[in-house]
Amino acid sequence: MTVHATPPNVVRNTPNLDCIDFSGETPYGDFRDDIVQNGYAVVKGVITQERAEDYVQQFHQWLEDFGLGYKRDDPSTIKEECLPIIHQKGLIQAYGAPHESFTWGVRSEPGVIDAFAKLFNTEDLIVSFDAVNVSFPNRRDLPELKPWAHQDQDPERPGFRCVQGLVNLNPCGDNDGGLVVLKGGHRISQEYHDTFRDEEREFRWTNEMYLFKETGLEWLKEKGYEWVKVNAEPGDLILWDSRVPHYNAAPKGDNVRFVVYTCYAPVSTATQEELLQKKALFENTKGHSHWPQGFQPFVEHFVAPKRNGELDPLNTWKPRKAPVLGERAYKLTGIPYIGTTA
Ligand SMILES: O=C(O)CCC(=O)C(=O)O
Ligand SMILES: [Fe+2]
Repeated sequence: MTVHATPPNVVRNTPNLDCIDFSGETPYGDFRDDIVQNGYAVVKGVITQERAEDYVQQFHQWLEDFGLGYKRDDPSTIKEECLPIIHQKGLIQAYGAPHESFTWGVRSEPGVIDAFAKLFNTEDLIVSFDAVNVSFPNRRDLPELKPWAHQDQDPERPGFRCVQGLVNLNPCGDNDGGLVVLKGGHRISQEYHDTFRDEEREFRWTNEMYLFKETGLEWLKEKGYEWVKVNAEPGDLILWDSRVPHYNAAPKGDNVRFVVYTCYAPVSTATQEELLQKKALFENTKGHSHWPQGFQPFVEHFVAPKRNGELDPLNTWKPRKAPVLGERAYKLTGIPYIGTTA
């Protein structure tokens, strides 16, 4: 087996999930049918439109409170000098974003947790301390975002092992920035990797991410698979099987993209060591990748934002407004399960 990342990010085998029957013989009558068929689903209205709008305003407030000049009603302030440093793909992993109050607010929404509880047939869940996404339209100061087709699961470890999610907060139509998926791509993932096993891969910070190349994309196209931009309304939850090739597209319309990534798993899929690591990350307001078990803390060297070549002093790795977690949300940290067998 070729090692494509440096330890400690070559990670363990997480268990295969058995909560969904992918044979198609079990009709669920809900979003799970879409996951079986297409590898992704839009779960409508897990948050009310009013609450989604409230989170949008909290995002704006957060951006304004950096004190760099951004003003939500002034498009001329949509530029790097007026904003925290935002990755070209819209990701914000630093600045304490994984533990900001609104990030936890979205993760703790009953409708979001309920969707995952239904998917996994359990209330005993943990959630990822992952990034948020802020993608402004018309950012001429960022390079053009090209499709970056990838899957977030180690090709050496096939099978259904992770469901990723995001809560969409602003309208997201054809012209708006958002998730683009290869519809049904989970079905061909194993055959794909059997075919491309010996193709040289690019270095990634983790072996849990695989970037497709033109050769592979052409092969998938010849097999009849097509890319679909996933549209959603404010308050919708988008779910996708991590085997599904995907990327995000930059906005072309007028709407800003505000998204919180929400990835949950049964706590039974995490080891006690992982829960202890999650506790340490939580207490130090540190983030980690989409894997809810938290075995991949963000590598700060890679994600520390730089402004004009210097580390941005506004990044303290702490949220500006600390979250207040209710009982159900606190369980999602995994901490209450330390020393138990849940
Ligand atoms: O922003 C998105 O829609 C997807 C980003 C992504 O690739 C991920 O969260 O794994
Ligand atoms: Fe991804």
